[in-house]
Amino acid sequence: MGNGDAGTRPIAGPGAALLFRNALERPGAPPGSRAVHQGAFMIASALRAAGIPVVWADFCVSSWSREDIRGLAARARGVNLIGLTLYDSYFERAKALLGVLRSATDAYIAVGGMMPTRSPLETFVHLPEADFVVRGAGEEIVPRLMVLLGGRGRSEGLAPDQLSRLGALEGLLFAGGGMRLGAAPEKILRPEDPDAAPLDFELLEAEHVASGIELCLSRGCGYGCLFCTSTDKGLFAGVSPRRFSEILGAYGRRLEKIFGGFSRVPGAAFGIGFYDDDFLGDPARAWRILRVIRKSPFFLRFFQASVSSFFRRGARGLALEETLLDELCPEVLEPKFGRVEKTGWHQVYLGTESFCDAELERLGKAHRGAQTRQLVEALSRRGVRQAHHFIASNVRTTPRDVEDSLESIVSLSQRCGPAFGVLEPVIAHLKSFPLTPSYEGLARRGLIAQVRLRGRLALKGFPEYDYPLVDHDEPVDERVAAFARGLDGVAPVDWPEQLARWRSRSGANALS
Ligand code: B12
Ligand code: SF4
Repeated sequence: MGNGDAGTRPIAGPGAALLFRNALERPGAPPGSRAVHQGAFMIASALRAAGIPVVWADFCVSSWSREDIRGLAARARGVNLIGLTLYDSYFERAKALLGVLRSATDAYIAVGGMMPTRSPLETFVHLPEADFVVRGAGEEIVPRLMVLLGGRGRSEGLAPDQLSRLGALEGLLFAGGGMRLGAAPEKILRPEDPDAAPLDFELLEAEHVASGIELCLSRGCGYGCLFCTSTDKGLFAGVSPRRFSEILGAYGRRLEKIFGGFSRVPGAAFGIGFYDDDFLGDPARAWRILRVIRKSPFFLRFFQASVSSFFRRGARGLALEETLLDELCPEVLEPKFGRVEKTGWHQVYLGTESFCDAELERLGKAHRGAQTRQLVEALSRRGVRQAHHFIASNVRTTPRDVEDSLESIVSLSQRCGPAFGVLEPVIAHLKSFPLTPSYEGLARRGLIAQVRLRGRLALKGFPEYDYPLVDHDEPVDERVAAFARGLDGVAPVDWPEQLARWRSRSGANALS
């Protein structure tokens, strides 16, 4: 158990919160690659800054077992709030897990994250296992909630003054003691000042940092892709380069402490990865952050960004941000100490999504194939290893679109060599989640039955809260559907072979 664990101490004062260290952990992830989920890290940091102990649950929500629960129940004594990040993708497993935790503990249960933020009422109705449904930034609300609960467990109930303080919070729904309460549930909490949010590196141990650290220091982007579930679309905000310097310093001090001296820190631990929606959302800020990394003992392991953010609009149309690209140099990208294993290593994750213009338009992406090609060449010339997100199909993908994308991938691989790569396993099918323009567009076109569901959450007599649990979008065209099925879960993909197979199977009338 790491620092900050309340362990089996009895509840004192503010109680303790149990959070999932990484609810999305890749099943079977080896020690050393056990990154802490950024949302949980931020909430835990804010709790500790408020003097509230944190206990970690260390398993993946989509594959939890009874054994995990047994291990947890002993450690969860003293905990009076369990907080879980909830995604549509694992709703059923999360619901079952919370049901078990509810009967095994006296802790209140709070859910936050993507699904509660986007669909609070549906979450509230279909997840009675949760006492609190929270929208937006958990680091803003969970510490306040803990103070308000004052160490009490669920069986004690809330006193009238606690209920009235609860009602004064924002972005929250509560059910308990036979009552339901909405505290400005129409609001989504956003960090007031990103620089003010604490990040407590004492929460990290060797196994979380041995392969470097994954941070998320900005949210949002300047785009509006039609399938995207982010509630921060068009709302970019991130920590300043000055604050980033402080964060690096704090991380460095923690590394020294964990490994017993600077010279003993493994080279890979100096790697910094950014899972931000769009690390380049503010190019001038990104450039300054890269300058900070250049002058430090750290190196940039990876960042995630939009293709369009590498370009700026000038008098002669779109031009690559050369000064930004120049900063992707060995002094920033290469480890500065020790031997670091680089197999399967990508330095830039790109939201390319498709290599075909008709598809890019359909997905609402801001870039087109011409920009992708220009960018791939510029990055490959600099030896920057890319992983392009590729959504191989959607409901309306045509055979011509498939061929366009396959041809582009093969030709880019041939021209640009190993620096160019498509992220694997490939995303074989788009998922149109409820409330996205993509989902609503399919409903308008009479194509909603193509959105294949794992199930539908429904409450008798209240159809307004029906909620589809989306599995994937099934292409209308049978040849495209077969192509997507063939790609599902495949890694590594042999792209020239995929193209040859597609052409031979499709025959002369494939592109009709
Ligand atoms: C990084 C990431 C991963 C990483 C996680 C690595 C890591 N170290 O954390 C990896 C690669 C492992 C991963 C895997 C998967 N991912 Co992923 N991932 C993301 C990504 C890009 C960022 C998540 C993140 O760190 N956000 C930053 C933090 C700060 O924000 P946050 O999580 O929203 O948390 C804040 C608030 O929401 C809130 N909050 C969060 N939790 C809680 C809890 C409580 C109690 C409260 C009150 C508040 C609260 O407070 C937090 C701090 O402000 C998101 C996209 C996104 N923008 O969220 C997709 C995303 C979460 N992933 C997604 C999916 C589908 C998956 C996979 C299932 C994909 C797959 N088919 O394999 C797998 C899961 C595998 C599994 N075993 O289950 C989807 C979920 C879609 C959905 N609606 O369900 C997303 C949204 C991407 C997308 N749009 O498709 N993923
Ligand atoms: S750029 Fe990324 S985060 Fe922004 S709207 Fe598109 S998919 Fe969503």
